[in-house]
Amino acid sequence: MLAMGPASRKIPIVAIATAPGKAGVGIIRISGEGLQELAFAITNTRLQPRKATLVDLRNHDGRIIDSCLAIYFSAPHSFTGEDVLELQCHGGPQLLDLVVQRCLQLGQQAGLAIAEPGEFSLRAFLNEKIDLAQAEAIADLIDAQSHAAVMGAARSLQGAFSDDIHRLVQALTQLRILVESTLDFPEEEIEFLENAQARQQLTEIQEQLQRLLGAAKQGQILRDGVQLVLVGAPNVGKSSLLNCLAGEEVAIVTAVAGTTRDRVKQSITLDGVPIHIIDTAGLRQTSDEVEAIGIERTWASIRTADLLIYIEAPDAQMADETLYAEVVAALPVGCTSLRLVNKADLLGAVNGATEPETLFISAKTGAGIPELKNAILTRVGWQAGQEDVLISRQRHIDCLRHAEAALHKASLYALQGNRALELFAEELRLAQEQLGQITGRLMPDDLLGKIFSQFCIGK
Ligand SMILES: Nc1nc2c(ncn2[C@@H]2O[C@H](COP(=O)(O)OP(=O)(O)O)[C@@H](O)[C@H]2O)c(=O)[nH]1
Ligand SMILES: [Mg+2]
Repeated sequence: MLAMGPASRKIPIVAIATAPGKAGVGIIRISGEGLQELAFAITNTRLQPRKATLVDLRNHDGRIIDSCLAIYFSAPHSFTGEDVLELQCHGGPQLLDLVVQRCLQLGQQAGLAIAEPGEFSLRAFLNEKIDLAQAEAIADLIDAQSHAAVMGAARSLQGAFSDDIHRLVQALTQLRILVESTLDFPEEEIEFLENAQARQQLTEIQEQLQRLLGAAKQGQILRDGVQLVLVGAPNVGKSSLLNCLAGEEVAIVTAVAGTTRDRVKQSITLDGVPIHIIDTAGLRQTSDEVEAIGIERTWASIRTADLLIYIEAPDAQMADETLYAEVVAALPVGCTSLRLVNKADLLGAVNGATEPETLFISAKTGAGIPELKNAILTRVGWQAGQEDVLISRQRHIDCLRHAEAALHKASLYALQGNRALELFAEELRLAQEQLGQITGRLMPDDLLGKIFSQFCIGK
């Protein structure tokens, strides 16, 4: 894990910033304090800041390794806030490795070392070029699984999410100043909460937090997607439905019950939301050893689902109610389920009138599939057609929920009037601390190290 705190490394670092593999261009970045001499040694050129210059990179024996574009960024006007040298070489893995080795050789005295994962972003954060939510947005921008996720991450990186948090923190600070100053002058406490409209202010902050929490939940769905597990008795058409949703033949479909013996996974996107579909072995009693292991895995998948689709067929042989109840009982907390009847083409008219809760579809003809896609998004809480989503993570939602709980407690203390003023103030402080953790200024070092070390090298 990354070394953190005041003892955080001051040495220059180097890494290949582009993806491994062959490409037209491959970029190497060096960041550190006072890099002028090292940059000169590497490029044999006095580089002007922010000006692309064609230079020759030479091996220890003077032979040219590559001609590349070199750009020098002087501190603090760089991504990390330190001096940065960027070398845009040709994109061959062996070539880039050779250049890095040569840089390490020339930078030995300066202590140049290979960067740890996320270390460039960590330095940008420590030098206050970006806050923690923005650093996370960079990782999310790179990992985005859909165009909508890219747009959401870009907005967070521009600081839209951080701005919302700041506004909330500011409102909380105002209220805290009021309360704390009253605590300092106890004789004036009387009627404080009424006079200062403290309760009113608190209610407004709570409403603002609710809106942010709602938006963050949307952002998390967009970032992490949904684990969707298809479950049911054998032969009801689970694999057919997977193929139908995926638009290709990912799973084997036959009329033989027990065809799917292991989980088949496929990711799709619906309205920009990544849906990770798992097709499972049909649930039934079996003496087949391999199928039994498959069925065990089905139960394991059920226990990790965000959304479970329970499929039945009009021609099903099994007593479905008992099986359905068993499946529902195994669902994890927070997982929702959707029950549907497949092979509706065998029923004649596709119509769910008799059971309004049940969707009727046909994986064979495609009937009911658009409705099913909408139902999937609705069930997981996705509000379609949003343009202003901000990407966010479970960590942010946890902080917002803790802040929400503290504000709720504060509202209860507020009802007790001035007797509970100190407790009221303390809950406001706790709420503010939680919000501060989202942008990272009040973050314990070990947690920071954990967050940044999940980034990849060169980021
Ligand atoms: N008529 C009809 N047959 C279907 C439909 N979906 C699947 N089937 C058939 O049902 C059988 C079992 O399908 P499969 O997808 O392998 O079911 P699984 O065991 O639940 O994965 C195959 O013969 C499919 O062609 C459907 O919507 N209508
Ligand atoms: Mg199957």
